[in-house]
Formats: sequence, C-alpha cells, structure tokens
Amino acid sequence: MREKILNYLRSSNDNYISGQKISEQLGISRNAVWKHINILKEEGYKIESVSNRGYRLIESPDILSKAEIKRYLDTTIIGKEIIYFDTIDSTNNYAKKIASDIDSDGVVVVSEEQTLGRGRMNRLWTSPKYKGIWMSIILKPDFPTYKAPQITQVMAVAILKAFEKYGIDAKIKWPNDIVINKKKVCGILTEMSGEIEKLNYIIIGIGINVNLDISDFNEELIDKASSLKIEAKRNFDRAELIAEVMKQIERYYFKFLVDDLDEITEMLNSYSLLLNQEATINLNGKEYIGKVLNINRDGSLEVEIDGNVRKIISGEVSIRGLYKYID
Ligand code: BTX
Repeated sequence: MREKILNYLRSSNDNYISGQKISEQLGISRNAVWKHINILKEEGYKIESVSNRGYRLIESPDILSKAEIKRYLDTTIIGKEIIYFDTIDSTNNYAKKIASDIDSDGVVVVSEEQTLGRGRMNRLWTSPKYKGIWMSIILKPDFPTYKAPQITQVMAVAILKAFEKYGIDAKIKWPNDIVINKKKVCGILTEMSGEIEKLNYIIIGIGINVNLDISDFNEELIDKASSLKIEAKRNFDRAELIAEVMKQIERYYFKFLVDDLDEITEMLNSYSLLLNQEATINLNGKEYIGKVLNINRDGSLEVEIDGNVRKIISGEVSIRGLYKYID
C-alpha cells in the first residue's frame, strides 16, 4: 500500500494531493493514509503536509527499498520479489536460510549494510551503510550441479554490461572480481546446495562499491580497493544502478540457461585482466607459475604451466608484480 501511495505522490508532479483523494482512490481510510505517510517520513521521504491542500513529495531518500528499486526495474524474474534490510550480518547468510522454502527463481535479498559481509573462504567484505550494493540472488535453475560455478562468470559479464551503461570501463579478474584501474570495485560470491544430479539452489552474493569514499577502506584495503564514486568522481543513484544490474543479470542468466555462451565467452576474454599474463596460481595450497592462455566456454581458465596446458576450474590467481592485490 505504501508503494501505491508513493506512486501517487510521484505522479502528481509537484502538486499537492489531498488525503481524501488518496483514501478514495486506494479504498483506505484517511487515517490509514496519514499513518502510511508518517512511516514514509520515518524512512526518509520528505513529504510536505499542508492542511486543506494535502501532501506533496519533496525528496526521496537514497535507499534501496523495494519501492525505490521498482521505480526503475523492468525484469520478469530477477527482483520480482525483493527482501530489504536496513542492516544484516550477511545477505548470503539470510538467503541461505530461506532458499529451501522458496519456489521461484530470482528472489533478491538486499541490505543497506552488512556487519559480517563475507568473501570467499570466510574473508570479510567491507559493506558500509548506504554506500554500496550488497545483495544476494537466489536462483533455482534446472541444470546439473557441475554447471553452477560458471554462473559467477555470467554474473561478472552482466555487471560489466551494467557498468558500461554508465560509461564505466572495468575489467574482470577471473573468477570473481571486477576491477577498475587495478583496484577491486566488486566481488561475487557464489554458494550452492545440491547433489551431483540435482541442484537445490544457487546463491549469488554481489558486493558493489558504489559511493564509498577512500575513508571507508581500512589500511589493508586502501591500495587494492576502490569504488565507482572514487573512480568516476561522482555519486551514483544506487537504486537505478541496482535495477540495471538486475536487468543485465536476467538477460545473461537467460542466455546461460539455453547454453547461448558466445557473447559471454567473448566478453570474458576481451575484458579479462589475466589474459596473456604471467600469473601465480594457487591451487589447493600449492603455487604454480604459468601463462594465462584463454577463458574457456565452460568458464575455466586455460593456463600453460611448465610447457603443459592445464585447465583450472577454480582457485586464486594473481599477476606477479603487476597488481597490488592477490586475493
Ligand atoms: P574475495 O574472497 O574474492 O575477496 C575478499 C577480499 O577482498 C578480502 O579479503 C579483502 O582483502 C578484500 N575486500 C574486502 N572488502 C572489500 C571491498 N568492499 N571492496 C574491495 N575489496 C574488499 C569477493 O570475495 C566476494 C565478495 C562478495 C560480497 C557480497 S556482498 C553481498 C553478499 N553477502 C555476503 O556476505 N557476501 C556477498
């Protein structure tokens, strides 16, 4: 109902709209309208109320609530249902708790901050309030479990495409980072549950540093992390950006479902930070040095190590001496 009231206020284009009119149109009491308006004000909407004239929306807050995201969203499955938190430990943790009870594909969990945001191997992911996009998407595709890890790459391509719309030139560092000017601005954490034959669900955790300032990064991160704001020197509308990210994710997810991988593979290679580089590959605690030759159609990395070509499905890869960060 609050979403409807908001839409009403928005559609009145700066004019006052009376409580009576809203209550008639939406079939609720004037008192109920007043209560909803007060909650909207608490959420940060600046709404002017003038007796005998009504209400007028002056300013919307910079939040990622369902109502704000839906203003820009035109997807069919991704984000059809959005679960929104002001604060949470980790959106991936929450998504895991609910994933088994959900039937539909594309439920999105989003939070303004995470107190225990996670990267791979339980590393911490810095997620300050109102500054980034910290989200998890629950997917239930009908394909075998072995295909699931590749979805990280599909998501990376989708996020890159969304960035492109804003004129942001980023690169992919296989398998799960997006980097601008050699600094990480986005990380993807894919987790799944299933048996060999049957996948139960995939959770894709996406962290995008949108409007973070340098002061948001601790000493460890300052040389290896950045944000869209720092790089582009301007603020971004997070609700608009997250809607664009969801749109691109849906587009590439649909392609992935029907094995339409040409564009995805092409992009993974042309936007790869690793291609043709000497790299250190950490595989199950053992280090190898090799040259990255290709990113394969199945998302794996083709590397030449000691004259032999090897296929790497997952692992840590760093470029020696060239980039400051290794994880
Ligand atoms: P990763 O293991 O590849 O990267 C984690 C490493 O990145 C950390 O050890 C740290 O060095 C660095 N790092 C931490 N925070 C940031 C940051 N904000 N920006 C850049 N570098 C950072 C990458 O894991 C996957 C991250 C996924 C995060 C999302 S947010 C929503 C969802 N919920 C959740 O708990 N995780 C995911």
